[in-house]
Amino acid sequence: MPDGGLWPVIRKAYMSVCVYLGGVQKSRLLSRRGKGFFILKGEAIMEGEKKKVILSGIQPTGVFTLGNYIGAVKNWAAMQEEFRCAYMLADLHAITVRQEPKVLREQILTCYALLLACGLDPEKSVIFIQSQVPAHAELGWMLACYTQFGELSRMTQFKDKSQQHADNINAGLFTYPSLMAADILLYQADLVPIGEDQRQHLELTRDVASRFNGIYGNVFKIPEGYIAKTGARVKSLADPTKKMSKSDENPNAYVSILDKPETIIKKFKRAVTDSETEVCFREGKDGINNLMSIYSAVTGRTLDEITAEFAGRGYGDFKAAVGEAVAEYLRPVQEKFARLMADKGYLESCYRQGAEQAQRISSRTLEKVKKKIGFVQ
Ligand code: AQP
Repeated sequence: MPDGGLWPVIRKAYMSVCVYLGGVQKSRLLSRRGKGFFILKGEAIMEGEKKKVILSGIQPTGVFTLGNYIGAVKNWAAMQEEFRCAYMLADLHAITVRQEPKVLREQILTCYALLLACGLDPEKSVIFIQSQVPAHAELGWMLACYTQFGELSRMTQFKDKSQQHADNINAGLFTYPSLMAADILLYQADLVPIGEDQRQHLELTRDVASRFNGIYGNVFKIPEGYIAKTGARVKSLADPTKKMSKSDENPNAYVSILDKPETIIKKFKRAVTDSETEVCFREGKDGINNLMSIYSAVTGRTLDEITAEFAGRGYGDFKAAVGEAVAEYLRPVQEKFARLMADKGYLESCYRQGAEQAQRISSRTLEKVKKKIGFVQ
């Protein structure tokens, strides 16, 4: 198109219409701010001031284990009805341990699809990849400047991980609780679902937020811990005194939620138990206690019912039953995962939308923080 004659006039008129429409869209969003929190395609997906805000995340350090599913992600799916939820794939946290770039990239996509396969719904919650929302790294740095060396030194997870990765005790491993505080505080979360091992991090988040508020006024909501009604702590199948972990070097120690049914059954058959024969929940029977908790979580049966079911039958029968029940329990998740992975376009549209929503929400807090600190905006 030649740049002359009527063309500049048409282009100017077109631009004016775009600016006007952009303004209309923006004012629609702004008018909803006080009311709705998460905004999807111009609509608030969860309106109502009474619903509390929840933030949680999981690292894409491997395919989720049965522990991640029963102990966390399954509960997150249930919480979507009761709360306004933001869920993230914590890839910035994942690099405190060295990751292979190609593997990490694949794992992030796999884990994002798994979140959806486990029941997280992008129409109900904000589901995003942490590194795609720059506010996290920005506020993480700022909060590191309000976190004391002594506080970070006391974190048991730092002590554990620096023992596990003695060749790579990096500064990120040390300061990640400040990033975690940023993750939570950016969304003004009321509640954070936590396991026992994360209590210390939440306490630090609360301390840092109170410290900041004490200096600058009421900037951050002080979050509370939320202990889900269900969700046992699943233990390693190889060492039932340790939690089941997706980055365990021994693949027989964990059940991945994408393991084939025959693999799952085999892993349970090999699970470490004890030298007795009675299936009952008792102190000192860590292996059997773990298997009973898993069986209870996937079948809904009580521990007494399980004891009665396997009375006089020995461990072999019991382990086979747990393996079969878990395989059946994971089947729908695996089927949904396969459907999602076959539609990469849809997955991409979900994580891009999630990042946009997360950026919009978090930037409101970030702007406030920058202003309070005294940065020029
Ligand atoms: N064994 C478990 N039983 C119950 N809940 C569990 N969670 C993890 N393991 C169990 C919960 O899963 C959520 C996400 O965990 P994460 O990936 O952020 O980190 P993590 O707790 O360190 O989990 P992993 O599987 O052990 O990861 P790696 O091996 O990478 O360190 C959290 O809510 C956690 O409580």
